[in-house]
Amino acid sequence: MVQPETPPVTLDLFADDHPQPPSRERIGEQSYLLRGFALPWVERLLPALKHTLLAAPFRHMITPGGFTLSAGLSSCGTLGWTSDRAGYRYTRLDPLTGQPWPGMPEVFRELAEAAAGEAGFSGFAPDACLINCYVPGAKMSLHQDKNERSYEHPIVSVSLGLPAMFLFGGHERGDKRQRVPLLHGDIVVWGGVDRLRYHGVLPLKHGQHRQLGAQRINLTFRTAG
Ligand code: MD6
Ligand code: FE
Repeated sequence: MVQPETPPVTLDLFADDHPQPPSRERIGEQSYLLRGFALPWVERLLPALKHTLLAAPFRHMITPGGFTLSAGLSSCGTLGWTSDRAGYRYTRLDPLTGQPWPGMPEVFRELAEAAAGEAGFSGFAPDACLINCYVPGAKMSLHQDKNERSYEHPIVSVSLGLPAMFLFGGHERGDKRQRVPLLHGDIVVWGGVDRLRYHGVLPLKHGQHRQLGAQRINLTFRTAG
């Protein structure tokens, strides 16, 4: 008997999370939204993520001003990002465990390099990946990513799980912000003249994601050292 024809893999991969096929949208002079770019990687990303979080679990960090960040944070790679009363900085050891941060999984590295290349930044070699966990209500206030030693490399930000509204502003805090809805599998890359643009995430709405449940995970890749 003839087997029913299997549908093209793209239909299968993109049906649940994405109404549209992957695409690249320019959101700044050197900034791109890569819709659905991470979807073909998710099956490999999730086990690597789980493994990483066993070694360096999410924790709620305190800002120098004494506020608690509503997103849970962890890191992997040679350097990890930390915030406490003393300030924001990158460290080689995880302050929670006293151990080096878990190594960056190969699949993370590959995805980050591929996404950066797609946005015109070839040869991206991140040494830090911040892992953020947003539950409904959690947000990220408007900020610049400026704890890295040099700003010559881009930021690659991967969204997984529940959708979120990303705010992409300008070089001044008060500049007008674009609102960019980010879905599971979307990637935003900003670098070059856009590297220090303000950005943030509105409070996460309630929902359930098929693979990740009631949360959004964001991976941000940087060259920090
Ligand atoms: C996002 N995240 O979650 C954007 N920056 O889509 C960030 O901009 C960010 O989550 C610095 C530290 C953690 C973050
Ligand atoms: Fe950021």
